[in-house]
Amino acid sequence: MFKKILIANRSEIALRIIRACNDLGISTVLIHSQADADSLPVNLADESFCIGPPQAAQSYLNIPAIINVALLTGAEAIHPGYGFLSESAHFAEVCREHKIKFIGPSPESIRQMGDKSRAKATVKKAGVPTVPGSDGLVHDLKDALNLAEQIGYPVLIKATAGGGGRGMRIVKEASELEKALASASYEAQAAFGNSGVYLEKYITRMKHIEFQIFGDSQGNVVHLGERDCSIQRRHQKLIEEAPSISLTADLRQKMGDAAVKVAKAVEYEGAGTIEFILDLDTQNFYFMEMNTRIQVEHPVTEAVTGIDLVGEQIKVAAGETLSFKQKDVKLQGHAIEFRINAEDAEQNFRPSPGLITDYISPGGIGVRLDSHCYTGYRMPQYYDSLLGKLIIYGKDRTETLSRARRALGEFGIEGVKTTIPLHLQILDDEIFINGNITTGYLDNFLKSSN
Ligand code: MV4
Repeated sequence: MFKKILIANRSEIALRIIRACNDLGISTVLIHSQADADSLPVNLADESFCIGPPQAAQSYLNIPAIINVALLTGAEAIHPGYGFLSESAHFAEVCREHKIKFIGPSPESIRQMGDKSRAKATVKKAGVPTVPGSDGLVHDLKDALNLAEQIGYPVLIKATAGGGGRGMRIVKEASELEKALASASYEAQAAFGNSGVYLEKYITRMKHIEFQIFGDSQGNVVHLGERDCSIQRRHQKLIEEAPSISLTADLRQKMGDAAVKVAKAVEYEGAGTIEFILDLDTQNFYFMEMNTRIQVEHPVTEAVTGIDLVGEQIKVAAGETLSFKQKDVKLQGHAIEFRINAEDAEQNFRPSPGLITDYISPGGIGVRLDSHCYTGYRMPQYYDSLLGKLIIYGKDRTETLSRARRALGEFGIEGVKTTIPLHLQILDDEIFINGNITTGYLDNFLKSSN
């Protein structure tokens, strides 16, 4: 096992990784920016090094500085968390060159899944359903028009370097296609330096269902059930739950098998997530994309499986065989994660950084709070506004919802605006309570509550 791990991240996920390391008796090195000098993970890590100014490009994305700290401290592995360098094939390669273990998949796996249209082709070849659409990139307007006619409008144009909604255009009729292709392509070039776009049938009434998978260096791959992440706004998830109330045991098995197939097709090692579209009008499911990192919402899976996903990432990276087989994975109870953001939901979710003058955390049975905040902590303006994650667990969805109202009610944060009031409103909404949620839910809820 590793003796020392470097954590190349910040905030609640840095803290989450420190905790996993401490549980395993591994010492921790944390790099940080000037803006995070007084953060909780910096205080709790065994060693910490300020490597640059607040701007991520000069600190959390500063590969030479991070590698230098790893070499100077003798860290044998680097955990990248999520965001920042977590899905950089280049960073994984630099780690490999320096004989430092990147805690995650190989650069080859990251590359294969990072290009979304290439990933789709790989997955299709492995026999997993994909949304009807172009084979590879769209090069020619005439071909695109013919294809769209064939599969039927509306269609969706997506950036191959994208994910998370940038460079996406919904096209309702043929007359809009040319302009939409040009603007999606332009936006993709500006955002990712890659103008490639592909085309798919647009599924209008859908759920975002993702499967947690895990692979080890011996080629074992297991899935740990699904998360329903349909409650999002502008591609930012707000609430996630496990299991999804929309899956029967049969559908769960089919989608789980498909997720394992996808992972095996790229010889995947470590924790990963296979995103699916579940078409509510047909009950068909389609592969959407794969995320080659630990995700923000991993704790809901930990709650219903009892498996420490970050601990497992570390063990698998050290060469150990997965500690569980598919038959050992049993989903029990119901978990929901509420993202507590320092944002003003009433002002179009404007970020609300600044000093947290009071911080009273909820607790008790079935309540887990993953947060790097405390009274007197200043939320910096340079990074995302995630203040913490409240993960509620109960024997069933009803108990979990009731417990969530109780815990969110206990949560007291002063000094910055948060998404807590919005969560409490959603918990009173009939549509949410009944679970009839599609990816359009949150926008509709926000419109109707104004
Ligand atoms: C889709 C889709 C419907 N049909 N693909 C959203 C982010 C990225 N992961 C892919 N996304 C979607 N892909 C097909 N073929 C619906 C979404 C989607 C969405 C699309 C437009 C506006 C808001 C959305 C919210 C969630 C998901």
